[in-house]
Amino acid sequence: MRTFADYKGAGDDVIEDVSYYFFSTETGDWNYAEKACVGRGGYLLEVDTNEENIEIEGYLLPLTSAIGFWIGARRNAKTESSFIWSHSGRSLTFQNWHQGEPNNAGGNEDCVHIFYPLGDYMD
Ligand SMILES: [Ca+2]
Repeated sequence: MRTFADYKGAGDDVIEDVSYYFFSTETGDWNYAEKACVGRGGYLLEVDTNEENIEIEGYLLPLTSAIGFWIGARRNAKTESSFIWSHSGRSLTFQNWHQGEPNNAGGNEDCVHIFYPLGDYMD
């Protein structure tokens, strides 16, 4: 899975609500992706609205070789039944699960990726 970082701009104190998205060609597991994003000064993508998800889908479409990108959602270790954004610790206010997801296949799907090209989420 590739990494998908959500960078907050250096000018956040001047320009609020500006995000910079970075699509990495690196592959690795979710923990690797999170570290790679933090190492670049960002964090794994957190999506707040359908409008933002539609914007992300627009960025995914030209990436024809991609199959999915890790995003910042992961299963809440306390409840095991819900998901939170790892960077902010917030609950997911917007969710775009693929049909039948999240299904925790094999009891081993704690992390979430965004599915190319639909912009759907899968655990
Ligand atoms: Ca799944």
